[in-house]
Amino acid sequence: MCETCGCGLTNPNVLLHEHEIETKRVDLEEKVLRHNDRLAERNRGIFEATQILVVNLVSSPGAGKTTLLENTIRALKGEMAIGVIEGDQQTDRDAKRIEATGVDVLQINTIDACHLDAHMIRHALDHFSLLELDLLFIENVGNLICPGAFDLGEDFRVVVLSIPEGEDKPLKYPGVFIGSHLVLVSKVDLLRVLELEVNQFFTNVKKVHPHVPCLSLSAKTGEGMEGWYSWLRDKVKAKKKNLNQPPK
Ligand SMILES: Nc1nc2c(ncn2[C@@H]2O[C@H](COP(=O)(O)OP(=O)(O)O)[C@@H](O)[C@H]2O)c(=O)[nH]1
Ligand SMILES: [Mg+2]
Repeated sequence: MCETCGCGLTNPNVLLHEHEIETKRVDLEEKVLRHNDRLAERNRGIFEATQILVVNLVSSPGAGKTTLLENTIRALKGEMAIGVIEGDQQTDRDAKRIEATGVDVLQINTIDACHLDAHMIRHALDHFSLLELDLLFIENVGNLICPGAFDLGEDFRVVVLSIPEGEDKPLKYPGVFIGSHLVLVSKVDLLRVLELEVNQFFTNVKKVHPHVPCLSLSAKTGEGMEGWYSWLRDKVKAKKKNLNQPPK
């Protein structure tokens, strides 16, 4: 349960009427989010000054974020300097997987929180030689709800939606898709086994966020990965020239 974003708030006072509880919850959420937004702006300033492209990967647990990162790093590390911030409730398992690719990585364990926030990212930055980085990935905690509410100061929020999750997830959890700049439909190697069509996923993404670009790929077979690499190359280049559009 998360106490910082309010999603895990239990009844704070049994004597309060329901509408009073709701008011307190909204006040706390607004205060936390306003504070986070200020810190996110500071992070954005750091990323502007250092010209690092920052990509925040968001998905349900198990959608394939770490596998995607492992393959992406192996493909691109010869042409750009990459760093990774890993977010998980517990363990450094993902950090160890990324470390094996040879790039700099820092694991954040959120313990009680179901998302990363801008304050955590600011502290994590102290671990990296920022002037040497071109691209910083943030793998957010696996969760399709709370990470969508927290700006980290990133350039782009990329949602990874995997085929086994089913094509209805954008309709059920629209917030995170509405706030995204790219949607990757992952594990397309499983389409045939599950008797699904990738267009069903695209259609539902477009219903909640009509203009967001979508790519489909499989980190396992390599299908579609070139499109993702090209997207990253273009954005890293644009960041160096200050050409990326402001994200929000
Ligand atoms: N079939 C298939 N499995 C994948 C693919 N990418 C990841 N997986 C598997 O999905 C599981 C979760 O992957 P992981 O990268 O840890 O997901 P994360 O929790 O989002 O970081 C692992 O068993 C991976 O081997 C893919 O493209 N195709
Ligand atoms: Mg992971």
